[in-house]
Amino acid sequence: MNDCLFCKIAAGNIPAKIVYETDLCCAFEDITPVAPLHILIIPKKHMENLHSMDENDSPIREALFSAISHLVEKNHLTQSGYRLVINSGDDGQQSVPHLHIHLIGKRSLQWPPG
Ligand code: DGP
Repeated sequence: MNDCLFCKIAAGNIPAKIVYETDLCCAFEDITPVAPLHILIIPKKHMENLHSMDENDSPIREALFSAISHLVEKNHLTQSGYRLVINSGDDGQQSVPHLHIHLIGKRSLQWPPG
């Protein structure tokens, strides 16, 4: 999608600190981190949310979960723990309409969210 911020980041047209990349997905540091570790994991293909995926997108789903596993291990989070968040739609306070998974860690997190 031409006008999508995260498509532009995935294409390298807007700078971001990329921490992981494959053909299907990439991950980069959030610009407004809420914890010492705050990474966004996105599919390179433009899709607004999980519901935009169809049966042909299974490899993307797998790629996103592989990215999560890789980043969790790379950042030594398996013992300490972490949180994954997908904000979706208006009630979910999704501010960027391109599917993204927040990986948040390296501090003790509160629950429930606001
Ligand atoms: P959400 O509220 O779930 O849609 O989260 C969007 C996140 O995207 C938010 O935590 C801030 C982050 N973000 C917004 N613009 C940029 C940007 O230009 N670069 C980076 N790295 N992150 C951004």
